[in-house]
Amino acid sequence: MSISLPDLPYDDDALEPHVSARTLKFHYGKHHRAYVDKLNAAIAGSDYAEESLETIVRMSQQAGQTGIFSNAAQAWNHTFLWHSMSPVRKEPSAALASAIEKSFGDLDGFVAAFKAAALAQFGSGWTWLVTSADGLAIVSTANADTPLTDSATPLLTLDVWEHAYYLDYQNDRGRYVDTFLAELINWEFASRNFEAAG
Ligand code: MN3
Repeated sequence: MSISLPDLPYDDDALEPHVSARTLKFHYGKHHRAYVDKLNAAIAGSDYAEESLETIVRMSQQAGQTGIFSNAAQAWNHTFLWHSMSPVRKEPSAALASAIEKSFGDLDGFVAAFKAAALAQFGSGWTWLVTSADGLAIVSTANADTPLTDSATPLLTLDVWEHAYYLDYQNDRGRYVDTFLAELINWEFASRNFEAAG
């Protein structure tokens, strides 16, 4: 068994003008594919070869196998990213909206906190909305790191590696984050993840 590259959940021009087809062709077709290909090359014939992607992420992190972990986590993070964006505007479910109010005051409070975290992440990484017994939180992770290995459950993510926005926004990470929050964020996906987390 090898890990497959899942299809994008929309056409590669579906997020235009906010994310160009050119960006998605590189980001999905080159970057995401390369993580999957490198992972498959690394796990062939190993103890990981029959495991699920989620298991490989957790096992390789615990074992300190950073090469396998980095490619596995990036493969998982990118699939989660594609679903965190939607060409159609979505609203949070009533349950998630209420949790957002509890943790951030209101949706504007969430937006401000998410943007601040995404801008504060130095270098490559990811910004996440997660849920745990303590409620909702925003966390950033460096490079390939992922909340999948923590006790919190990820609800949605934004890739803040430069390859995610440089073709469309050059060095303006702030405008990229604003656009994600205003135009692309898939609250239906986050709401489903929130419900599944109980
Ligand atoms: Mn990326």
